[in-house]
Amino acid sequence: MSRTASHWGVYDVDADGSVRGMPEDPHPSPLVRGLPELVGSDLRVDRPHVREGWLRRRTREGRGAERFVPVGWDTALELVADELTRVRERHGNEGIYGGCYGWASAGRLHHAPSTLKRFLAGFGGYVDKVGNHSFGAALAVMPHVVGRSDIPNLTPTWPEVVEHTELVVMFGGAHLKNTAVDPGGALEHTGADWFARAHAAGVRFVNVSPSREDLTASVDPEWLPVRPGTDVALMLGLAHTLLEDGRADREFLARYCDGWESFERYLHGHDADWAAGITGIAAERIRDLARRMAAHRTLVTTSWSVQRAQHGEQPPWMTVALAAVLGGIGLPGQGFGLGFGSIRGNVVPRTEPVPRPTLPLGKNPVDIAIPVGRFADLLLHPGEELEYAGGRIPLPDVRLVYSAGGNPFHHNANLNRLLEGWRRLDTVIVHEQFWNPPAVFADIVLPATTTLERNDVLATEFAPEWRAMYRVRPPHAQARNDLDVFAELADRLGFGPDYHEGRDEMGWLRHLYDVAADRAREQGYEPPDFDGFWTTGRVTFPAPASPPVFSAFRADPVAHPLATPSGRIQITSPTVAGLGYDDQPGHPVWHEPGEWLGAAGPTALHLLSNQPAARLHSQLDPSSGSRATKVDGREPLRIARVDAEARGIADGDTVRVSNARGAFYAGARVTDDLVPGVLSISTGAWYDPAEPGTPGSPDKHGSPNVVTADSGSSRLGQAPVAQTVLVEVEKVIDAPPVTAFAGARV
Ligand SMILES: Nc1nc2c(c(=O)[nH]1)N[C@H]1C(S)=C(S)[C@@H](COP(=O)(O)OP(=O)(O)OC[C@H]3O[C@@H](n4cnc5c(=O)[nH]c(N)nc54)[C@H](O)[C@@H]3O)O[C@H]1N2
Ligand SMILES: Nc1nc2c(c(=O)[nH]1)N[C@H]1C(S)=C(S)[C@@H](COP(=O)(O)OP(=O)(O)OC[C@H]3O[C@@H](n4cnc5c(=O)[nH]c(N)nc54)[C@H](O)[C@@H]3O)O[C@H]1N2
Ligand SMILES: [Mo]
Repeated sequence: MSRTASHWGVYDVDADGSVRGMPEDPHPSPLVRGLPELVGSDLRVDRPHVREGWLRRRTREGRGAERFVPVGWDTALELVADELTRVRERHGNEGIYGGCYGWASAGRLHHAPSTLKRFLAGFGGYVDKVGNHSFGAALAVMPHVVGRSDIPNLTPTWPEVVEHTELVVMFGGAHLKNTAVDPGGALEHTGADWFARAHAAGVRFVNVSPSREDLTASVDPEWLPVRPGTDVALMLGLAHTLLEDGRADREFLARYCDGWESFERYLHGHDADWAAGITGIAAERIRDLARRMAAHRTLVTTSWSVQRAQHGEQPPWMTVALAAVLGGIGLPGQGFGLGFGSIRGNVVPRTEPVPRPTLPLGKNPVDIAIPVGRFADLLLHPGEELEYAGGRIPLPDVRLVYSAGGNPFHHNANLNRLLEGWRRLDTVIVHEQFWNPPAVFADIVLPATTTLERNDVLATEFAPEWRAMYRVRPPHAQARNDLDVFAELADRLGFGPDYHEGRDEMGWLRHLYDVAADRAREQGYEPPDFDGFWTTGRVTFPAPASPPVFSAFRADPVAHPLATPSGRIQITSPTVAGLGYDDQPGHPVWHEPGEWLGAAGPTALHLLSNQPAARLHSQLDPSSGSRATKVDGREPLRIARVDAEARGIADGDTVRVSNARGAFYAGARVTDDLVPGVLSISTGAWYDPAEPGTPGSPDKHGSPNVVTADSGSSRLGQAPVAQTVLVEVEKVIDAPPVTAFAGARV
């Protein structure tokens, strides 16, 4: 029973701590070594802790800077129960924010945000979140365009590409590292093999990105070095060329689309020459690409990063419009994809959904959800309203944040503004495994177990399989399962039986399994009983492969209409136009971003922040694999050679990146693979302010979110805009040393 699982793979941990990837995984991720390495380290939270000022005098000042006092579990749970009760009495359940965002760990029972939400729902409710950091803008707009919000499922799959596609044009590329993970668990790592098969089949790839590295060299891709934030302009130039050449698929547009005419009028002003001036790509290259796209079976994909930007609703919408002009939507391996390769699961063969064992969240009696990209506004502007998707959300007076399984100092942008709001809170309670930024910036820290210390069941959204995750070691020190902590708190607060229903860990696993297995049996599957599952450790469902996305619609748009007002693809959406937002005319449009190279001062650069190769967001940052990537202990910042030379920066130098919102230090990596004017840093270095008590203090470690904006993609989506940011960069020689991994401040 040595088998466990993570978002980055299923693996075995032996008694001596050595790690093996699953034998059936062709290329296990090196990330599997991270957690076994850290699980017994000094960075673990070993027992409950309370910030000294909060414990003695309930102060707000000192959060993030003060030392912590270790307390017993009994004291800690009493403090938590009393404080929740106080806030509920004084401010109502609207005073509690529980919309905790975060990837937490794999495993359906011990999924930390689920255990938290179930608890707070039972306590009378909490302010929740809406949308996500991954593809929030696409999530807001796609229902209006194609009638669907299941963004990951809208992408043609690898087998279709290998068999049917001739040309894949990838806006934002499809970096292999991103396919190492899946929310819930990457079962196998086959991305490199699929690229190889496609290459062998003669499929050509175009990487439209500011970074050459966004598409693996193994497929010999063509690189179109585009300026960040200008993909819509490029797509307009491509569509215009198709129109100009008489290569637009008029039949497709007439039969399957609605609202083409007003968009066509808009398109007339936006030809390849115009696009060249904005994107930095020569008009002839744009025209040449458009002609090749028309001449071949083409798939257009746009990575999620491209829409994590101001007016981020436009790139996915324009992607659909461009694919519609080409006319391939609904044919295998053609049309469009959003996030092809942004994670593993959505591009391997998809199947019809199979029920999954998951912990029920219960019903939240509070009916307020704040867009994830606007979290700081919730803290800073109580009593005001936020415009969102045609409505207005009242911002309640939140006094307490309860968080488990997420890192607000990773996922939120504009950290100095977040901290301004954070300081207004009466109380912050977190469950954490490690002394990382969420723990350091809390008032009460309760030590949580890791996947290695509990039994669980893996069931991902994308693969019809369940896997047993066995406990491979006892809990570290006094760490407890999130579920057990909430069960005891619920007991103390008088709703224990509603929360735990009298079940312990194995009781819950058996129950969740039985419920899901019964539903699977109704669908005709034959899963074994729980004991059979727990003995073999896996159930595989022979689910039928899904047909190509939109293929039924293509075959008969009347019998299989889309869930849009016209039943067809809305090139123009009357609903979006009807919102009356001046920046949303109802069809895809190019907007000049507030921050981009086209409107930058002479020394400003565009900062991109991508997903880290050596960790998952901030998880595993202290592991040797992640540390090995750092430059003098700081996160590497890629900078184009010309930009480095102009500033006297050499490879390996420490640099300071700054704008009006904040500053961070990083280690320079000089490269020839970036568009000049662009910087790139991975997210996830543990936020490490030089003077944690001082507002605006620079981060020593390399967190891009000190300089990113939290303004919201638009009033339609209010989604995160991490990619829309200009900065200055300079060489420094006296940067303060990194202390992110110093551990408990007790
Ligand atoms: N600048 C910039 N910012 C970004 C992005 C970007 O592209 N650029 N990307 C955004 C995206 S797409 C995302 S999804 C977010 C990700 O942001 P998050 O999901 O918040 O990041 P993680 O580091 O995965 O945070 C998970 C936290 O949960 C803790 N944890 C893990 N397992 C457990 C558990 O079992 N119990 C408890 N109690 N805690 C646990 C970990 O220690 C960690 O602190 O970041 C966003 N932020
Ligand atoms: N190893 C690993 N894999 C991960 C994660 C992780 O933490 N670690 N996180 C996972 C998560 S939560 C998510 S949501 C996905 C995210 O998947 P994505 O959002 O697709 O991934 P990113 O790495 O953020 O960005 C991909 C590339 O987009 C390019 N890019 C940025 N802005 C622009 C632009 O304006 N135009 C163009 N054309 N390109 C641009 C950047 O060069 C960047 O390298 O990744 C997942 N995969
Ligand atoms: Mo994400």
